[in-house]
Amino acid sequence: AAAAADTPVRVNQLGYLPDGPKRATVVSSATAPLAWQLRNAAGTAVASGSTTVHGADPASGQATHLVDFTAYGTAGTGYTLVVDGRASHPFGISAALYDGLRADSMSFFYQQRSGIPIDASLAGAAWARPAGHLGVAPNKGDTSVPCQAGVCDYNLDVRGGWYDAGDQGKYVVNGGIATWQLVNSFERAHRAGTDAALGDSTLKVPERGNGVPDVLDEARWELDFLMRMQVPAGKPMAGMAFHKVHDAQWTGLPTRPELDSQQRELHKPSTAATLNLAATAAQCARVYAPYDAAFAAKCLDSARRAWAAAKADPNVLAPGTDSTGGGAYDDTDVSDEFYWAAAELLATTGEAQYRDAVTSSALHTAPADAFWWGGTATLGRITLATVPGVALPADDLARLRGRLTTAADGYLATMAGQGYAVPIAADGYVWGSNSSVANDAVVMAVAYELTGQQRYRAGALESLDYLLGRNALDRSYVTGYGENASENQHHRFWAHQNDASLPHPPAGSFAGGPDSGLQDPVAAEKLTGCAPAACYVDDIGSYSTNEVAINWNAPLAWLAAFAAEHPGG
Ligand code: 9MR
Repeated sequence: AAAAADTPVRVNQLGYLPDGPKRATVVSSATAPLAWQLRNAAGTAVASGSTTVHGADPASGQATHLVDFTAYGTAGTGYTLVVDGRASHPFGISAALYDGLRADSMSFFYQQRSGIPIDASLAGAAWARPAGHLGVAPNKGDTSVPCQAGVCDYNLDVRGGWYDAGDQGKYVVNGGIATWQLVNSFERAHRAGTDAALGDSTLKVPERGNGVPDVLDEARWELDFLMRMQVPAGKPMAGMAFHKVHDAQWTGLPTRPELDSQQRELHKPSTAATLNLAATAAQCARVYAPYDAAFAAKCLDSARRAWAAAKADPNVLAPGTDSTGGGAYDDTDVSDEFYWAAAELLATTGEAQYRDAVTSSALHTAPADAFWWGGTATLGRITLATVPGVALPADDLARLRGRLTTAADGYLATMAGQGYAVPIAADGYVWGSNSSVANDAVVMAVAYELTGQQRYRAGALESLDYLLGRNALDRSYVTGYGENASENQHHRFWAHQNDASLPHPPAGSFAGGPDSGLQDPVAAEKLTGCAPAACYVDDIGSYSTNEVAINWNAPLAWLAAFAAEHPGG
């Protein structure tokens, strides 16, 4: 589909919940308020008012006005907001607004599966493909993968899991946060009693109807892979996790997974990867126990061994130079990964050794900093603050909850200062900035769960507004959602822009978003001089602004489920 023309009237192009915040941003240098009209599909004005002059938006430099039509709550499709003779993209108002995105953003993970054929009946005919990386020629992996030279002298079966992103690497560090967010989404919904929509036979997974909620079936595909990455007993560094497995050299674009002819290799175990395994396997043991006790026990055993191995080898850092054929996912500070793993093990077992590791960490009393793949302490804080019955003193739990709501209030304050109500500041437009927005929104949603205060729900929903079109580029970053949505995300199989026989990304795929660093050749060529929030191009070559990734779709899926479950507060 050809992209629709940009409009200065920026809305969530999917729409708004009937009982939710409804705000828009208008780009205009007018110094006085402007009249606005909300029109229904027939073109009839159903609400009207005046804008508020907001002034320069710090992240885009654009002169902005704000429109607030929250009071209008009548469901319908094809609404437009008209200001100064210009109409927004059409949008809906519906309590079911996020139901489709909840399923599609989760389906991304099925589409990214390695080691299993992708079925047309689940994925759509255009996205069906044979299994990738099951040791069938020309693939050289992943059923028996050697290490890089000097790292180990045996092969390991590391089949399965999800491809990380537009590349076909599989990384334990990034797999950890993505898995945690899917499982946490279920854990949150289960507490709220709204988990039916993530349940058995509601999502696009082949394991439907097996008695296990579908979202947990999806996460298990990765958990099984993460556990396969653990160094076997009796080998050097037993219990640690290999950092990653990927091709010896970067593959060309496009490359279908089943046609990848590169040798796959295991890269040296790292403490960070080992703690990602410990954290997610401990979370697994807790959440899967009611559905599959044997699997939960296997997870707990893996988590305990990973924790012990990380304690024994606490400073094996993945090198930043290891970025040939795959990303480095390097991290020089693993104190947050220790905290996260200890928190998950404590929440699952209640044991003193893990409680002591939690309470002796400086991070236990520190502010709740923003989380991402390299900074995971707040994942542990969320678990400790929300899981019932965690064996910590009441004071500690109260402080953790307070730290999370303080962080959420900080995001709300940042949003209020900007023309587009986005929780990241003007200097926060880094590689994957859209995931920063989504992760901050998750913290606001957690604050809503902890306090019941509507301002936090509103902050989470308005963050979705930003991601779905209320932004400096008038762009929905989610494929298939919105009239002016991204469709050429960087991906080796969904590479229609380079090869018309291949599909575009399926609906629900989430672009990394503006990155002011201009860290790829296409961005460097096309985006010179961009304001931070405008450093994005919908071109398959721009991997630093337009890739997809499991750790980005995971918070989108988390938020879509949250929004779908809270249409009316
Ligand atoms: O998300 C990662 C980002 O924080 C880093 O700055 C960037 C460069 O190291 O790498 C990103 O992760 C990529 C990974 O290295 C390889 N697979 C694709 C990931 C998303 O672009």
